Amino acid sequence: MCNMANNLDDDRIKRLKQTIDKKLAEVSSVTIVPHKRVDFDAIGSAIALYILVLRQKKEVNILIDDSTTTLDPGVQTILKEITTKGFNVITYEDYKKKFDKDSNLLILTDTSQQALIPIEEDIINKKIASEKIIEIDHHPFGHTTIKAKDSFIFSEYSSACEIITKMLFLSRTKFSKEIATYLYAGIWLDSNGLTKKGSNNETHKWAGRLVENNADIDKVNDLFMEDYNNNQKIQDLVSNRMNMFSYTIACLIGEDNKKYSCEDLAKAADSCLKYRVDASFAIGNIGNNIVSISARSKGNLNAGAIMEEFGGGGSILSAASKVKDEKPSEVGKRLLKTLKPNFYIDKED
Ligand SMILES: [Mn+2]
Repeated sequence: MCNMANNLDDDRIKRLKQTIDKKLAEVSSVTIVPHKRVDFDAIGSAIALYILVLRQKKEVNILIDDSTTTLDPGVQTILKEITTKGFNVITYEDYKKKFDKDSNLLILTDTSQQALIPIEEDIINKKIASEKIIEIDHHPFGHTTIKAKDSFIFSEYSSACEIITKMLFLSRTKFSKEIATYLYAGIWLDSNGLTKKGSNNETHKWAGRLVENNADIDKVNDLFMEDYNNNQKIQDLVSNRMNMFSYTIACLIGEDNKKYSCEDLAKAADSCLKYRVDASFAIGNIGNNIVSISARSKGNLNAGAIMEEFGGGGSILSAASKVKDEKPSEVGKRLLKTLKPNFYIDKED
């Protein structure tokens, strides 16, 4: 069921490369825009695009307007590495001052949603009108999808990094070991660690090609573990506060009187997926009488549907919700009652 090779045809990827080449010839500078709260997939694909533009001898930069401390520590490490190497990373302020002009091309990566980019809508509308915007995404259409002419929304792909990896190989573009490693990290993140529900044969094929091209898998593993290793609260949740529901669901319930951040809860839930579980939930007090639940699933359990029961939502693999005036322990008990077998999606194998 995971072989979707028919939809993953090479022509669309080739057309993407041709469009980038054609547009590059028309502009003097390029700004690459990963989504807000940039993650491994957004940054990995942005870096590979940056190199591609640089080879065409165009001025290029990556627009990131997040405050660095809010980002995943592994993503922060990548940002440090590339700025040390002289990559031009700019803020939205910089962009408006120096690059908001018609001779600048925007390439959005890992998103096509207005709501998820750090650029105001009137600027985007001008770019749409002058056809100086390319969007590359693997997420399906949404409420705020930007209607650009050069829109490459390939929702059968695991990740923006898989799209870009395939494009680099099909166009015989050479890239360094470092770029291979960043692309691998993006694929790894969005395919849920190359698991069955997050990936298909093609994903494995392109990930394999990156390994052939010296992607450093051990480094990717270190990047993913950075948040865990540096965070006492996450370690404590995973090591000491784990409850198992019906053997396959990990539920981390924070202490009633201890405060957690939503990021910590999300990372704690993420890190549980390395165990043999179907899903994981991290529940913790985030202050102001609010308890947050972060839900992660490997695909057999619908995290989004379960979080809807708690007033939140999300996708099958990743979801969250916030609950008022209940203790984490009480929310944990309610979750146990909610986790009925009907939230399991299929048991075909
Ligand atoms: Mn992505």
